Amino acid sequence: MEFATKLIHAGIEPDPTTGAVMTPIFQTSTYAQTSPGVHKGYEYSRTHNPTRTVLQNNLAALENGKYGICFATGLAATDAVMKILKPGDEVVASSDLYGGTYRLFTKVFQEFGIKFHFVKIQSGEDIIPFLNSNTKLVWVETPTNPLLQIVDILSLSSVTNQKGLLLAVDNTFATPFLQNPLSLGADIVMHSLTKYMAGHSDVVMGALIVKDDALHQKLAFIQNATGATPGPMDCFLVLRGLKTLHVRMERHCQNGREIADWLYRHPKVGHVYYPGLPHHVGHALASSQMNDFGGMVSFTLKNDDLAEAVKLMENLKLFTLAESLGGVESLCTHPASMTHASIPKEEREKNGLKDTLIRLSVGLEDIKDLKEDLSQAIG
Ligand code: P1T
Repeated sequence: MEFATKLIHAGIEPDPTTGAVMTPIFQTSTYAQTSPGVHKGYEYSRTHNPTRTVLQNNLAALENGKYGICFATGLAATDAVMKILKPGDEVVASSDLYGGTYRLFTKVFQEFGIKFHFVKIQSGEDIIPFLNSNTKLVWVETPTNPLLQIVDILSLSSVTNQKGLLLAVDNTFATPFLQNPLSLGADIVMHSLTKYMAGHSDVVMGALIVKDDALHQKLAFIQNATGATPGPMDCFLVLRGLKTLHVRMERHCQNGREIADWLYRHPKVGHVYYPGLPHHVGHALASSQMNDFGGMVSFTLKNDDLAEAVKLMENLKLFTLAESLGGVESLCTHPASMTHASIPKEEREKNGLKDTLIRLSVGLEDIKDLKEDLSQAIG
């Protein structure tokens, strides 16, 4: 089945009791049993819920996996992966990461005895110096948040597979419309469904997608045992959003490319971070690994002046200054004070994340209006 068809049909059948074409919202916490332990596969909604089951099966198909496992938020999905580790285990993670992921690793799991190495990862050879007998997991985003760096998933998985390590890829910025990490050898795909997947800035949710039966068993056990599961209404909203993912992503990519080109040519703009621009160091890799370059664009001003960058963000009218990304509306974020404030300044700067960086989630508005807004804000 082709991707567009999967979005609308994979794992989704009309409701057998009524014929309802849209998956019903099974707003129930529990299910009747005819005799103790005799039921229709559903006992309690933390463990299983029919609306969530449909979403999980749809996500598994979209990522060319076998199992989807949904969580209340993206961070709860990441948290579940970390819970398969034990004290003394080590993780190699990309140094450019969503600030909340960095905070979860360093402020929660480091306290439980897991060691993290934050490394600039572009390909498999970058992780080799950090591997030892305690290493269990490699965690990357690609494109990364917020510097839009590209990681070679195939090259990374050739190392992790050879060494018997798990490779987890946060596919939030790309979505399965642009790349399928499991098909490139990764073991776990993680999504903040809050973003492009749901697509309308009206729900917070996360998911893991895997192929391996044993890994699925471990993660589904954690999903139920620790209980950070999403409600059926939110699962319905994500299912509804997913039906148009391909159409939305096409326009996100088109608008993203036009904004990146326009910023690149603007005399007051300094560096533009967008993998679709030929000068981007990951451009060739992104061209082969991804179907397009996405709708996220970061940039600095030529004078690198923080007060001017702040003024620009205050001046924007159509781009809303807010955390998050991937919705139909354009957003602007100041990573240093917002999404990445939980990473110490010294650490941020070591990784190339300047206080003056501005991040745009380019939405689906008319490109002319978006350019006009940026133009008046830059002044
Ligand atoms: O917000 P939540 O659904 O818990 O997802 C966390 C998360 C995980 N991975 C990536 C790449 C993310 O960007 C996020 C959340 N990011 C933002 C809120 C943001 O504005 O960057």
